[in-house]
Amino acid sequence: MTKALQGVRILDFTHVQSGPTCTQLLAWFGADVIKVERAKVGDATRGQLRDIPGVDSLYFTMLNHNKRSITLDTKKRAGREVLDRLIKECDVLVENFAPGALDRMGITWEHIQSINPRMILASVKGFGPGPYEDCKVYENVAQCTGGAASTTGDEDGLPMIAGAQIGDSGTGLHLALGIVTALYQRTLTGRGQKVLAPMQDAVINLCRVKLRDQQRLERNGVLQEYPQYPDGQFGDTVPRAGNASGGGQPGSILKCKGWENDPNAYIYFIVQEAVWASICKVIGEEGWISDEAFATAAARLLHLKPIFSRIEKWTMTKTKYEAMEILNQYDIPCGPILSMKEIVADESLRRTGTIVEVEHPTRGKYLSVGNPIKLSDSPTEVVRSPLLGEHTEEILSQLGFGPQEIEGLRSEGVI
Ligand code: CAO
Repeated sequence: MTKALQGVRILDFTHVQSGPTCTQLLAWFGADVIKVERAKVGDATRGQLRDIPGVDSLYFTMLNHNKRSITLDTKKRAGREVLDRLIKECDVLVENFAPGALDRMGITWEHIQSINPRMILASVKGFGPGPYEDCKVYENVAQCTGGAASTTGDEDGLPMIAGAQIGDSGTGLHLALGIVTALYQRTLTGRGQKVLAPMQDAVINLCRVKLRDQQRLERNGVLQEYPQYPDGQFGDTVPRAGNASGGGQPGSILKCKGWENDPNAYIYFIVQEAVWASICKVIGEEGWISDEAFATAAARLLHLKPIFSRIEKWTMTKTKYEAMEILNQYDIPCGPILSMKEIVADESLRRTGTIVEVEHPTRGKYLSVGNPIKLSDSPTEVVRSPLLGEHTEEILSQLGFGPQEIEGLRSEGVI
């Protein structure tokens, strides 16, 4: 069976997390991804957060599956020449260097176009054009500048960073979509183009509902589904909302049996309008079905705290899994708070390939997150990440370099 992106060649000049997540997805869809790394050094994450001395870290291996690795010093003249050959042969150059680094290497957009006008140049940067365009950025900076931190956390607590890597992996997803869209447009125009996914912009996109709420707050002075309503104060900007639902159906995290000793014995419970009567029956408050104070969604907004405390009295009598099973019988939307340990043990996630076990020559077996996007005609097979420079000779030979030329590059310290 062919793969969706079979035949697409990606010159992967990415490092750390945001860029590698993008090129890993493209590799999973079948693109040939050639990762360019500095000789002896490689992507910095190979050596970061190591759990086994001298072995590529999980940080690296989990972000670089299905790629080939070539070492190349692109600051040396001979290295630049090899890079130019790669630019000529590839369809997309993906990079997430600090602003200006590619230009300083001499790889300007004009240079790329002069040797391959069909090439797509895809970049992650911290910020788009503006006052911060020259700044280096990591995950948490993007969460802070994209509106995520100011709107996440307890209602009276500090701004909070989410565990989900929305700045890095979130931007990688945005960039991947930009790349396949540009590849599609190229089939019509024959031309490459630049694709830019700034991390701040990607986080703002993911915080779309908070910009919605900013405008609702400015118009009405309150946000009725937020925990500050009806008793607390609202200022002039969207406040942190704890675990309140971000949508039109109120929700909350509630304790379940065992919460005293298990930090994850909780369930997310959504008071969906359509199943209000069922919720009342399950918790034994049938009177609330017709009681004017609770009967309508608008009336309930005034009493969300007592409503959730009453539901919690019920959830505390069940484990999160028991509660989930009962609530699902009534189509009441809910979800247990799953720990990473529980996710790892989930057989159905193994079967779908979202959690995969991978064999690595120096690390042995490890677990990874596989491709979360499932294409029925392009299944993903997760292949271990490459060792540093594992494919240098193979790639150079494919580019037409003979054994002596390769030896020359090695002795000059280029590869
Ligand atoms: N051969 C020779 N030189 C190479 C090379 C190669 N194969 N690969 C990289 N380099 C050089 C670069 O040219 C650059 O040199 P100059 O500074 O002289 O131009 C240098 O290595 C360092 O690159 P960098 O500045 O991108 O790396 P850094 O570790 O200092 O910064 C980061 C890392 C992530 C902060 C920065 O790259 C960045 O802001 N990227 C854009 C935003 C981004 O993607 N952030 C997410 C990172 S994941 O949390």
